[in-house]
Amino acid sequence: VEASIPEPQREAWKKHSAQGFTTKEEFENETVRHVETTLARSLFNCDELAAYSGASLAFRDRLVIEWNRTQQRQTFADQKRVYYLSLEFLMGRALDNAMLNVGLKDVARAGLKDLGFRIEDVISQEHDAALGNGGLGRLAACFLDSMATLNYPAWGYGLRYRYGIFKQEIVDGYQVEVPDYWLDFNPWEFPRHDITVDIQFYGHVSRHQDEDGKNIAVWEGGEIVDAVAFDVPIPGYSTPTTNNLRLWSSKASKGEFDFQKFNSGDYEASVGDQQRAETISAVLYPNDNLERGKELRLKQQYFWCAASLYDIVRRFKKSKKAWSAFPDMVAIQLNDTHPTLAIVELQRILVDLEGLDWTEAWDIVQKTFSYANHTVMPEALEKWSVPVMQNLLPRHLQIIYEVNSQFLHMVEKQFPKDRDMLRRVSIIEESQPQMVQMAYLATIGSHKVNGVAELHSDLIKTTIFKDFVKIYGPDKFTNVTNGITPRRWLHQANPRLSELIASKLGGYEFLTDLTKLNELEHFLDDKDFKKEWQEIKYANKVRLAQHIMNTTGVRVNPKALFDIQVKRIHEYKRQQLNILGVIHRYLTIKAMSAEERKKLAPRVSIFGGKAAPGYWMAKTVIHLVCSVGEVVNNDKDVGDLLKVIYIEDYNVSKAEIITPASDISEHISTAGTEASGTSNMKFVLNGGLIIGTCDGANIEITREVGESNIFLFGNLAEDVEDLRHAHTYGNFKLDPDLAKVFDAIKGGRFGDANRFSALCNSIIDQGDYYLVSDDFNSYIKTHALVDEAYKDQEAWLEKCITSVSRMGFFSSDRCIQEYADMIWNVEPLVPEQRNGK
Ligand code: GFP
Ligand code: GFP
Repeated sequence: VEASIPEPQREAWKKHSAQGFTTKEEFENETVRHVETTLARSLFNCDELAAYSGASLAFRDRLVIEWNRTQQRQTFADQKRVYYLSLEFLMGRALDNAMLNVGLKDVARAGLKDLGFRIEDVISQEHDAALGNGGLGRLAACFLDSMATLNYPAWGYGLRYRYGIFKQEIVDGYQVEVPDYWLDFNPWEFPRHDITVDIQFYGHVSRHQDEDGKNIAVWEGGEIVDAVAFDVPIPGYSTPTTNNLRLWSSKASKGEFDFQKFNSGDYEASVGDQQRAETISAVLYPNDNLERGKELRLKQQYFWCAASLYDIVRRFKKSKKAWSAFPDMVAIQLNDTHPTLAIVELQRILVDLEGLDWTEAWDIVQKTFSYANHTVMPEALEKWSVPVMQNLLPRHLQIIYEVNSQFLHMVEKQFPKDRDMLRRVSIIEESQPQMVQMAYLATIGSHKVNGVAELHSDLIKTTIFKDFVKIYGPDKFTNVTNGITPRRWLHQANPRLSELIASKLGGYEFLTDLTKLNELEHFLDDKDFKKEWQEIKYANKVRLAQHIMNTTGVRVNPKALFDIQVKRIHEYKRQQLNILGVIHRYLTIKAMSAEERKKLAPRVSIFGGKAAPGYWMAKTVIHLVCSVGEVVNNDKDVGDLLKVIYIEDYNVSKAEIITPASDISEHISTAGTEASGTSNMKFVLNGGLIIGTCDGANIEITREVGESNIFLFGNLAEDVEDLRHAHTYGNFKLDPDLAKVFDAIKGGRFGDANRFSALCNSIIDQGDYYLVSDDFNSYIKTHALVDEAYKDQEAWLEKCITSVSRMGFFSSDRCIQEYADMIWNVEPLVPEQRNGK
């Protein structure tokens, strides 16, 4: 690797090389310097935001120094790297995470205090980086943390949306979307204007003969947009390894800027082109698990895949290795089908630009890619219309046809008698218009396909990929159960609990080996330990109660049982089941005698999450929750026995306050619909119990913590199809308790009933697709068990501690280890530890 500074001058360079702070003195020095110079402020106008900025820049300096060293080390090591392609990275806040991962939070706390600030106030100035919708994007963020912590040479590639997921406001009980402009001041990204890639769209394909007389495809014409790299350092915990997340931003290409228009005085039109180019990375699409096939979305996908592939291929070519070595140096992981075009793009680069023959190229492609599936719901599976693709990416469509044709020939040979098989597995769906089925393309172009929890990985093999299992054999399909990073979701979100655990286990080793939590079971008889545990839970509930008071004006009793459901709002996740259950509880309380009421544990039902702007039913669910809250919270007769809260604008930093405060949380999807779920893991790790269906990772959580430590209810995945069939053919009977709930709604108890009629009807007379009625009775009964169990606080606490001690399996470190060993075949690159880390 060549260095740009010649040998004789390198000594001077090294002498002045940046070091970053380690002591409190140095931290204060750097912070003040940044406030005074980088921000041009002074002690006369340094508010909390400026203090946040100064402290962040001080930490950023440290990160970027390690980032440089890490990249250098990885370049010299010349070994395989992982590239994680995800359209979403739900990172949340960076400063707290950086402080904890480099081990200097105490230094910063003391330093900020000297300078006149409270660290909590400073941290809370940061705007969440919300480049994702929910579970899928947060999983990507947890994976980045684990890959860095385990010292894997790994890069994330994504899009730098100018607007992340919208901000949610609740106005008169309705969701209102407000754009989230998060880039005002973002010290965590480095623009790299020197790394700009030309991305082509539209145009046409012609055939040319090259010098050797070989027939090659040339993609010509159309338009060019620039992709500019922005780098975000990803610090590992307790290791100097600092990996990179490269996000692409779109910009009009200089060559494209229309000087003709400009010179002829049509300045507006030329700026219009500029804006059109910038639209590509302008917004994150909100996800309602309904594939909508908007051209701009396809543009985003290609833009990001092509820029990333260009970068990966450029890096590989620096090594001057033969193309056949590509899969030994590069593993590309597709997070869902969104990056599937990367498969086609690599084939295009190898065949059209590098001149490899088709078969050799395709072999490299298949060895390089792997694909993780996150849903089996048919309406969520990505498809692109052939005419749209033909117009936008004409050469890619040709390549897809060729891949499909070769694949179908192979299948035909293997199953000559099964003609219908060819129709079923074809990448091109014969509909009007024809559609490209991205999940099939991703499967055919990858060497491994995985689901994200055991049940889900079994389901993909028996449903959407059933035929592909016959074709490729079962080994191509595997399972990697999701995980979460204990750094953010325990250490950062629940510092006191983390500290208590460390005091018992003799240090923080559990943060890098979560199975160590096992040893907590030895302390189940330790009275002081249990008392402190309980105090911490209470303090966390007080903190959430304060947040609720500040944001909604409703006072909740922190001694009540906190029952929480926070996640995207979707019918399959069944927030409607939850709120209908809450209404049932309300009606029950109203009918209770004073004696009976005394025996009931007070409850706070807490909801949070965003509905996709176009998803009317989800928005109605939010409105129902708010309307019920309005009535219940103002019913003096009920008082503390029940409160219903909607927390506005749920995001990562709010999750850090909410998760540690739960007594019970709800993971109640219709069995077979939630691929894994990851908040279930976060809640249990923070000492809360869960009520859930036999779905996704709930099943494995049960296996780990034991059946007596979880509240399971409802129908099983294997029965869902029969139940739906029965509904359709006239065997639907509304649950009688649920019928009473609907009567109350229809009677106007929670305001104008018309506003809820579509929601009620979807259950009563439109087939109840999500089996709300079928599961209602079991749900209500199980909540009664929760009430009973909560009365015995001693036993409840024991369940919580036992569960936490058994959560080791759900670390994203375990998960990344499995990807690395089974799918990527990549080794860590462990750096020498320096002082201070
Ligand atoms: C380039 C350089 C590396 C350097 C990184 C980061 O890497 O030496 O460490 O940039 O600045 F070659 P590639 O992106 O080309 O791999
Ligand atoms: C999706 C699935 C979840 C799964 C995550 C991560 O989440 O079951 O846990 O991906 O694999 F639905 P959402 O993005 O839909 O929340």
